[in-house]
Amino acid sequence: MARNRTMDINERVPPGQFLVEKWPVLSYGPTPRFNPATWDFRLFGLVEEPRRLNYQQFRVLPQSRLTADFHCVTTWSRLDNAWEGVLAKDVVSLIRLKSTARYVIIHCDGGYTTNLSLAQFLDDDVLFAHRHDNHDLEPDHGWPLRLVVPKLYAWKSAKWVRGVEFLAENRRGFWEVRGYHNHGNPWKEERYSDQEEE
Ligand SMILES: Nc1nc2c(c(=O)[nH]1)N[C@H]1C(S)=C(S)[C@@H](COP(=O)(O)O)O[C@H]1N2
Ligand SMILES: [Mo]
Repeated sequence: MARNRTMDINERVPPGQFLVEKWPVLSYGPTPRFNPATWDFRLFGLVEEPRRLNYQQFRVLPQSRLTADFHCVTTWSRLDNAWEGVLAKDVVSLIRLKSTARYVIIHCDGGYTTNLSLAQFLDDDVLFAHRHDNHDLEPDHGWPLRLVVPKLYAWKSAKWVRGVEFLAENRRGFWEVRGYHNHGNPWKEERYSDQEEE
């Protein structure tokens, strides 16, 4: 974004991070195969009515673009990623949440999960992306759909997303139960669960 471009580069790199130009792939486990005939996207848990969209239905949702920095907890950061897709808040506008919903857990092909507070998930810059820097996502980077959560470490930017579950209590995801921090704010270096105070 224009505001970011005029900022000093150093101010955009969180503590303990270094910059990369190329975009690394970081996946636990294999890249799943995408079949548009069977792919679906589910909104479930604390919602008035669960919703399931097929690939066609997801692709016609209103599109947004944003440019954001990407910070992996293994210490690489990549600046100015141009993402295109559907804002999380536009996805949530398709359903009615129950008043008890306060957290989400993102579900992916292959069983990967990650958790966010509902407020973080509904932030203006959280997007389900299918394009990056003017190209369709490569399979290894999450095609056909990944979440992008620019304000948190990139393990929260789940690849191969297939659904969102709405919860009353915070439930830890794949890396969050394996020693990564429940929040993961790179500016506070919230890397590991043993740093958690609550
Ligand atoms: N489904 C899934 N999503 C995932 C991961 C994963 O292993 N599986 N890795 C996470 C981690 S640790 C990072 S740093 C980013 C890396 O995204 P990239 O491979 O597109 O760079 O994806 C995140 N999303
Ligand atoms: Mo990561």
